[in-house]
Amino acid sequence: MKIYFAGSIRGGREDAALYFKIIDHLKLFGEVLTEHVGDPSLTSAGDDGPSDKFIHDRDLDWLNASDVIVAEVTTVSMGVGYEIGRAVESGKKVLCLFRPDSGKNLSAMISGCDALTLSEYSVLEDVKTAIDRFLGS
Ligand code: 6IA
Repeated sequence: MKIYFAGSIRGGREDAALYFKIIDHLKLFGEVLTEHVGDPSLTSAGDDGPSDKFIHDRDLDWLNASDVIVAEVTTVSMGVGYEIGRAVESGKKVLCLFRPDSGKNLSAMISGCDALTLSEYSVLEDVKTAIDRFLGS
């Protein structure tokens, strides 16, 4: 199974260590095409490609090639929202993970979308359970 993990980069890297752990769990189910999203050395000011067009086109190719999308949506990110929208439009299975006790507000465009699965969590164990249920079904 090819899995596309989406998590904030320029939107802020405060949950980067959590992304790393989520990706580690996702790897039990298949190939994670976007492992760099959990790379702690990737900062919101960093770079991992020759240009933004390169990053956009490469990531969309990976998104289109993936079987499922798992997105951590607690840290607000324009790029993650865009990826979720593109994935929903192409009929992909999408799991969004949100931590309400972060104090952040989740966009109605995610919580109000029937075409995706939203799972709220507070600790990593809850995330693992949600992923197991989503990918195991
Ligand atoms: O708007 P954001 O940067 O927070 O969007 C993050 C999402 O877009 C992630 O789920 C990634 O799949 C994708 N994305 C955005 N920027 C990059 C990137 N480097 N490399 C790979 N994927 C990306 C951009 C350089 C950056 C470190 C400033």
